[in-house]
Amino acid sequence: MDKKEFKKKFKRRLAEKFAMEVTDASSNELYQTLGSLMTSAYSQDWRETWKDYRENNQKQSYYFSIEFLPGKMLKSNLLNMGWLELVEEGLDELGIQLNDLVEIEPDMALGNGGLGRLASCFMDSIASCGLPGNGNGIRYEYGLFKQRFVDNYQVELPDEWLQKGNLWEVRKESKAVDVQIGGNVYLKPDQYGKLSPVYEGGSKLRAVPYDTGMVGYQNKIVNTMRLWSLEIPPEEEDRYRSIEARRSFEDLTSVLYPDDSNEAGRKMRLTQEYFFVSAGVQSILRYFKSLNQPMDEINQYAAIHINDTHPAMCVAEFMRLLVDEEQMSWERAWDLTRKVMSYTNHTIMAEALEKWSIDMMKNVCPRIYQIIEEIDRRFVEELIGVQDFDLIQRTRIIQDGQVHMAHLAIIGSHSTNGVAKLHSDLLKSVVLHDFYLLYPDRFNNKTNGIAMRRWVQLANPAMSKVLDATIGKTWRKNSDDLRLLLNYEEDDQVLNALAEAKYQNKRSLAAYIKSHCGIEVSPEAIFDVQIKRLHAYKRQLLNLLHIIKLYLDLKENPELPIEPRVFIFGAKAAPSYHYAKSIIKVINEVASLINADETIKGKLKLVFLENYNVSLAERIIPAADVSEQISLASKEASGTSNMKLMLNGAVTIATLDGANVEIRDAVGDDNIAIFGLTEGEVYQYYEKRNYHAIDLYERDTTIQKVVNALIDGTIPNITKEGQEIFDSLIKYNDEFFVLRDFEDYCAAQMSVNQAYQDTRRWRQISLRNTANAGRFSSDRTVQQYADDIWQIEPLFAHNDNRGVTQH
Ligand code: 7GP
Repeated sequence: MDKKEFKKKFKRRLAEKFAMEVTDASSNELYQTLGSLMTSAYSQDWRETWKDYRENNQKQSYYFSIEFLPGKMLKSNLLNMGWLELVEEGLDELGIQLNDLVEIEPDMALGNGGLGRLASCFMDSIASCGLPGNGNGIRYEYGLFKQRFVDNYQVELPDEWLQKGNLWEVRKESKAVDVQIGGNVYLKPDQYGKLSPVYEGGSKLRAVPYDTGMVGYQNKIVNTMRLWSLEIPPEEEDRYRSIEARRSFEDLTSVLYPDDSNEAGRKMRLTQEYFFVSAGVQSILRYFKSLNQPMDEINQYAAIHINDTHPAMCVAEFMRLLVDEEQMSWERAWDLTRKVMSYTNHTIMAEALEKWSIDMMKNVCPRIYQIIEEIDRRFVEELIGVQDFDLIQRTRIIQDGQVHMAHLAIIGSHSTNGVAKLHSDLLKSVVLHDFYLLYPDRFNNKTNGIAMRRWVQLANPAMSKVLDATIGKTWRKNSDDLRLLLNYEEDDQVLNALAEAKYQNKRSLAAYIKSHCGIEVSPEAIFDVQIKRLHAYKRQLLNLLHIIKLYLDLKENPELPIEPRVFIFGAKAAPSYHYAKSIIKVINEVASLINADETIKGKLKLVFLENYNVSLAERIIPAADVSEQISLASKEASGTSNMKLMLNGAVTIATLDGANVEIRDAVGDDNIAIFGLTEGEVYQYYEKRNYHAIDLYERDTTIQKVVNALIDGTIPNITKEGQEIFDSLIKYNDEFFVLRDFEDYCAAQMSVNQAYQDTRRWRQISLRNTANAGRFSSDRTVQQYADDIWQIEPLFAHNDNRGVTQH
């Protein structure tokens, strides 16, 4: 399609859809029109992709995830369709700004953070690499809450993302399935003595899929992200006549992660998990059966991926369907289940390794519980006398009245991976060590990656243009070609052009900050960014303490020779995470204090941007000079904002945690500021129990001064929160070694300050970060999953008669 044709089609579609002309239409109507042109254009490829998979008996992977965080889809679909420039120019000629339409689209925020964003980067990469893979999740009525600050406190407002409809989804009523919840199940022998389950009571939930096309990058492949929505099956209508009953039914999938501090919330969450697991696995099986292939070969057609423990019940549900519905023997079913399933662990934080009480599970999905019990029984039976008794007790699925979901996922699959080298090593040596002893071959690493298309091409057009002009355009398809940039590290013209692009991005972020927070910041200052969920282990507090130190130093000596800095935070705290919300409050109060203080002459600014989400990340990241990756070593499984920021030329201040280690390897010690305890040192402290934060506090006058500022009135309005944080450090012995790493962190900050003063050197460091980011493409990551875990192949390996070209 050319521009002229686009304009014609656009005007025609607007007339058909709204009976309007461009000049009469609102941005929303224009957005709807463009979206409908796009979906009808890629639907053809979507259908053909699906048909090709079917006709080729293509093995497909299914990525089960309780979170997906795609952000906005308009521009990324335009880019992947190859329409971006043409549409941007065409609309411009019609007097429409594409960016105005982009603003209309709500962020699709069906996730919290890293886990969900990774899932969406994978969806983009799987399609872009031409791989047959799909997503499977929940269509929550509300996205992650909208964050507002009121009196500097976080307040959560509902995110009604579906209010104006969702352009990209297609409701597939014909593909609905029913999910059995609750009731009693007992086993009854049939005439041959085989036991079959008999269900009593309980209810049925109807799961209706809403499919969204995952458009590959200019390759005619369109995969599917299938999100399940909850409806009342007609035969159950009576049960939900009262308003109350109906409401509690609808609540089931209305929010992401219902509050799990109470029984009702926990039950809701377990129901959600079983709901999308059962619906997804049933639909995979139904599709497979339509292919008329022997059931024994299903592992050659489907790979089911368990993204963290939330979908771990896939193991038991798959067993249930094979054994109960397909009458397969337990042994055959178990063999197939393990071949089909694989599992990724995303955190070593103990509280996130899910466990469910037996009673709760019996209550929500009794048959699944029976099957898990049987898996557990056989697991123990097989190992008894072969393995150490204690090891069996520690690894079995059911212990102490609870079902351990990670154990189920590992025992019931053929692959368990971590998300960065260090994390995968820790899984083997510490967190899942017992399982590593049992199944050494199942463990592997898949370092995370990011969708380069979104995080450079879309987020940073200014830098993309410089890249095109310098190294050609091949990096857009093959991110390893970013390395070509290394040939220009002595080329002042290129260094300046990259710096100019950065400056432009900083200017537009400064304008955003001005209009959203009323704070004036200078694009000449260092933009120092920490963006991620608010969590104690990520140590936003460490960053804050350093800011307080700088502030106190400047108050003492306003002439202090430091480069002006703007510290930028973006973070949401889980609504029930009290401590994290106190940190937000204190950061905001420090910001109010610093930003209003003219005696420090604008050398320091602190901005906490409200409502951090994918779209905001796209604004912040291209404008960052410094990237804060300062979690306590061993705690951050990987991190992915670290990758996005380096890719966009930010210099990282980092602990040797998660993927930071691999970033250091990629750029070399001279192009990153490493500080802090190593993971080995942290574990030493655990072992010897010899960390005493109070000693540091008493010995070190700088620490004293800074920490005291939390409680001595230096910072107004934080009587409660300041004390709470002070206590976490001093009274409760600083769980995440903030004070232990403080001095080293300040030194790293100082070295960054100095490096920035040498402009040319700074620009070179920045260039080297971009140039070495190629390996962190999620195209690389999903290709590794495809080869090593899922054993799926691109469509074109069989069939290129649709002109599908190799990525
Ligand atoms: C996150 C990890 O914290 C982060 O380090 C990693 O980069 C990301 O997953 C993707 O692998 N984990 C979560 O977001 C999470 O919710 C617990 O994990 C369920």
